[in-house]
Amino acid sequence: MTHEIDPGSIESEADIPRDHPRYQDLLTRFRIEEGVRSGITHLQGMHAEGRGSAFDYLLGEETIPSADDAARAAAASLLLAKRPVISVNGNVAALVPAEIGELAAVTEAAVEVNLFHRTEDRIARIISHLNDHGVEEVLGSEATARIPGLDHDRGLVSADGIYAGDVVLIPLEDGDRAAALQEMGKREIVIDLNPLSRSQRAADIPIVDNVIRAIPGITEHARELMAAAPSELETILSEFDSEEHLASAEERIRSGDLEHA
Ligand code: PTJ
Repeated sequence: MTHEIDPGSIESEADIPRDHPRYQDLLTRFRIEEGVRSGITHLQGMHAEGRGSAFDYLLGEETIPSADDAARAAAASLLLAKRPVISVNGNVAALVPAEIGELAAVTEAAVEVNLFHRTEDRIARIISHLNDHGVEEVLGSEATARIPGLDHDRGLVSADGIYAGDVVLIPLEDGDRAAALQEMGKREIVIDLNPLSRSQRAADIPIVDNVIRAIPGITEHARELMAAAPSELETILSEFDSEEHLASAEERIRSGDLEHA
């Protein structure tokens, strides 16, 4: 069959042929467009998506082995945490709403909407979108605390969520906020397809992978590790080498095996 498809003509996810070689990219584009149409995703989210898509193309749209190790370390870290928190922005909400709920349930993490381009309207829409996808309790509508060192809007967080969290999962986070959260002593798990981003460089556990694969990947590891002893989880964490993961992701992107493209 021919794989020619006009992404602009897709009206529902069912229109995307599952055997299309760029299936994940078409699905992601469609969800982001839908997110923008429904007021969940910021227009800037489309640029972010385009950038991520280029990196993912070079990764062959697959989870590289060291990213899977990172996802396992992330699962161990969330399970060990006293107050794990998952931060959700407009892109994450559009791409993986139900998957965020599953991960939160398995790791007993709080879910907080935290936006770079903050508006009360978009926060309310994202909370209701997450509720529709089975995430019952979502923080973020009340900004009751502030991350020190950040300007007004970007520093606003929930006192019971990100502010109090010891381990925070921050997919697609900006570098300044990642640095400020680290200053507060939090352990940071970052998901970003750019291995050179400042947030990835600052992360305790960087995961260079598409959020649509990484979130279910962490959940799968967390399910497997749920009954593990804390000492086993600590060992998984201490054996994970973030520098090595970032280097192998960069190498994979630069050498670009396009077999799957
Ligand atoms: O909803 P808001 O207001 O919080 O805004 C969210 C965005 C993402 C628009 C905002 O944080 C932003 O402008 O981000 P940047 O600076 O464009 O960075 C986005 C990063 O995410 C880039 O490094 C991309 O490579 C990466 N990225 C994009 N899509 C994905 C991704 N990483 C993993 N999975 C993706 N699907």
